[in-house]
Amino acid sequence: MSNVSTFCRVCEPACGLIARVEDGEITSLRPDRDHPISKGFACHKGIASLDIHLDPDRVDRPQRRTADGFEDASWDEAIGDIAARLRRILDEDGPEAITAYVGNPTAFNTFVGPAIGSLLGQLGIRKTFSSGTQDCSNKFAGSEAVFGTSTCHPVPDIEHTDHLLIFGENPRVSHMSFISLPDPLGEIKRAVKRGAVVRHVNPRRIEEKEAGAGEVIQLRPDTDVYLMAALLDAIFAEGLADAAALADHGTRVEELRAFVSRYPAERVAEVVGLSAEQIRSLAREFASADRASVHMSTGTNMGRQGTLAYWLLQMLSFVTGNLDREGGNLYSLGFYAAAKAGRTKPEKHFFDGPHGRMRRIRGSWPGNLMADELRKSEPKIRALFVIAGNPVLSVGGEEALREAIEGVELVVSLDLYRNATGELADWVLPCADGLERADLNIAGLGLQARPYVQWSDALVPPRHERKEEWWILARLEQALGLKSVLDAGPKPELTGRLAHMMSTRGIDFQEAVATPGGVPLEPLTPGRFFSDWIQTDDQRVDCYPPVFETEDALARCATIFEELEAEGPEVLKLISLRTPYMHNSWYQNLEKLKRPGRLENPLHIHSLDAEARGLTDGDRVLCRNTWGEIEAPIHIDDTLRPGVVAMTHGWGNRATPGMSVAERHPGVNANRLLPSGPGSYEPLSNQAFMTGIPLVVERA
Ligand SMILES: Nc1nc2c(c(=O)[nH]1)N[C@H]1C(S)=C(S)[C@@H](COP(=O)(O)OP(=O)(O)OC[C@H]3O[C@@H](n4cnc5c(=O)[nH]c(N)nc54)[C@H](O)[C@@H]3O)O[C@H]1N2
Ligand SMILES: Nc1nc2c(c(=O)[nH]1)N[C@H]1C(S)=C(S)[C@@H](COP(=O)(O)OP(=O)(O)OC[C@H]3O[C@@H](n4cnc5c(=O)[nH]c(N)nc54)[C@H](O)[C@@H]3O)O[C@H]1N2
Ligand code: SF4
Ligand SMILES: [Mo]
Repeated sequence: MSNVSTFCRVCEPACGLIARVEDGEITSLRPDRDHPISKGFACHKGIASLDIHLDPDRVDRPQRRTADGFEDASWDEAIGDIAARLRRILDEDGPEAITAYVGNPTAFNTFVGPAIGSLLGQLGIRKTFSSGTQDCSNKFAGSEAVFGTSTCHPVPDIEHTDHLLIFGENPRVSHMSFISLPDPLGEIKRAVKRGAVVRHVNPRRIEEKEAGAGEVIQLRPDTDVYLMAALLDAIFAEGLADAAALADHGTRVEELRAFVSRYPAERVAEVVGLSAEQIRSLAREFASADRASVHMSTGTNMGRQGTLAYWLLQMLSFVTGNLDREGGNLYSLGFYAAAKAGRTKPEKHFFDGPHGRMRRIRGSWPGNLMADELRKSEPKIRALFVIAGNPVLSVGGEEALREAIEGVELVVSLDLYRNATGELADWVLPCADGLERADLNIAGLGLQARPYVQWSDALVPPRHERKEEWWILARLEQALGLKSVLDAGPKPELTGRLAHMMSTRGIDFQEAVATPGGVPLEPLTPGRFFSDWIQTDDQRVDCYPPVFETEDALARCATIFEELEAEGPEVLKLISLRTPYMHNSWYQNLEKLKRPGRLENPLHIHSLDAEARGLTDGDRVLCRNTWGEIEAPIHIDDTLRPGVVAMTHGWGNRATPGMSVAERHPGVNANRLLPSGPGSYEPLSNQAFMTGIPLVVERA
């Protein structure tokens, strides 16, 4: 028996865990109290990784579709059949007939990214999709425009800040995104305790039950960009801008100032749903704090103007002199200077395509065009790889996507489960889970509040016939006659890239491997942002990136404002609602997380909105809009701002027999109500519109 140190591979904090391994089996997982960074914090999802590891519904062998379901097959059969069919498609229609959708868990899997890049690159596949355009692609686009690199995301220095302003995030439930920090709520509470002001800008009073976690300012959904503009306008107008910071490090400051002056507090008040005085006092308080920091997350990303919001978020930090200041926002260096690696210019990525002006964002086309592309592209897409993703439930517009995927000749899903998307596949290939593979905590690179690097060996070999994704893709490469890491033998050395990255910072990879709990690195330090991390040609912060004008984003901003102004208060707006019992669409199949009250995903609605429709708790309603219709029970929830309704995504496993627990408690897919297709994503970033979606609710 032994206790082995590892870390969680489910979300960004990568919490330290201790596994007990007996006779080649993991018998328990617990938080690592001695971990230098997570110090005993882990959530129950991390601990429940063990239940996912042992779930009898896991896919354990390659599964091939038959006339009436799926049957097990050997790896040789799977690889042979897939390669032969791919070869035929390539010969007949070329690489444009092949595409891939890459899902979120690949971010927590060090070796899958290079393997996908190798296969797709060698095949010449240029059109791919990913969960990134349903999650955070606006941040890459915003960082490109303002800092000249897609990978520069200064994190709030929560430990030292006097004022923390957070837009669209849910720290207790989701453990924050684009800042890796175990126990973020504890961190926030400690800041409040030492006197920092913490404000959450959110349509929902999150953390309501948590004393000392900050105060919520309830704005109307999809209006963050106007609130931010009004805050900046007030800061400039009241002389609270840091003139020295702007003069030393900014370009096009006057243009920024002119832009935000179009959205003064009095003008935006009604649209954002706050009083002008409230907005001005927030601006004053933020700009006058000694050290103020900002952050935003998916609630703001998923609006119609996530890139502009991310721009103005950086401006709130920069204009007040809080960028690269202790207690402000700091670039997290970690084990490799990722900010340099992401250097690029926004203009490079736009082109005139089949849907008008288009761009790729870190390789991805808009997820919301996937159904259209699968159905209508020229040449017709005949093969689709889905790697650690579940687009049928995670992307907007389930019906169109189902139909489109069903029309693809060869669909291959690499997953832990035969999920709702895998159910439509020709082959489901069983993958190793996080406990069954060696890994580095690479997802946090550039985003860690307390940088450290940790390696974990696989705790146990993959059960049954499960394989790591890199192996599956490398076998396919061999079968296709391409170069493959497996050419070097069955156990290739894959860590050279990591060792090289670390060596650029003088970190010894072997030492990292040998240190249980990981090696703490230089803490967040101000002073090098403008000399070393920013990547614009003039090394200045671009306060008014030209791409926003050339790609019409500022004109759209004005139009959307007018639309919002014209909209009556009776329009309900749908937002998302993560819970601790789900992780997007996975964790749906764990019996132990299915307790009374968590067996379905009701529509949360404010009591005033329910009363206005003659509804009481538990009543069934029909929710409909231009894009779809679903039926669900309601749950009265006065933490919502009146006029806002919320529903958890990832449910809707009505036809997913490969996940028996999930199928028994299917719930409904909220994403049937999301827009999809052309016009349903932000052109600057491909980010899908997923919050503030107009909805009509009536008794079913
Ligand atoms: N309405 C609404 N929709 C949303 C969101 C929202 O807030 N509201 N959130 C969006 C966000 S932020 C995201 S990131 C996307 C997620 O979108 P996706 O990534 O498409 O979906 P997930 O539900 O995360 O599915 C991940 C799949 O990966 C599998 N998996 C887990 N670990 C591994 C592994 O190690 N290897 C392999 N091969 N497979 C693995 C799981 O079994 C699961 O089937 O959803 C988006 N969809
Ligand atoms: N338990 C659990 N943890 C998770 C996940 C999960 O599914 N379950 N998913 C993981 C993933 S992939 C991600 S990306 C992260 C996401 O982490 P978060 O970004 O924190 O995601 P959410 O919990 O959806 O929080 C978004 C918040 O934005 C608010 N909001 C909605 N619309 C708006 C708006 O227009 N403006 C503003 N200001 N706020 C708005 C919502 O009320 C909600 O509180 O969580 C990760 N952690
Ligand atoms: S917070 Fe995320 S990384 Fe930490 S234990 Fe939970 S799921 Fe794992
Ligand atoms: Mo995400």
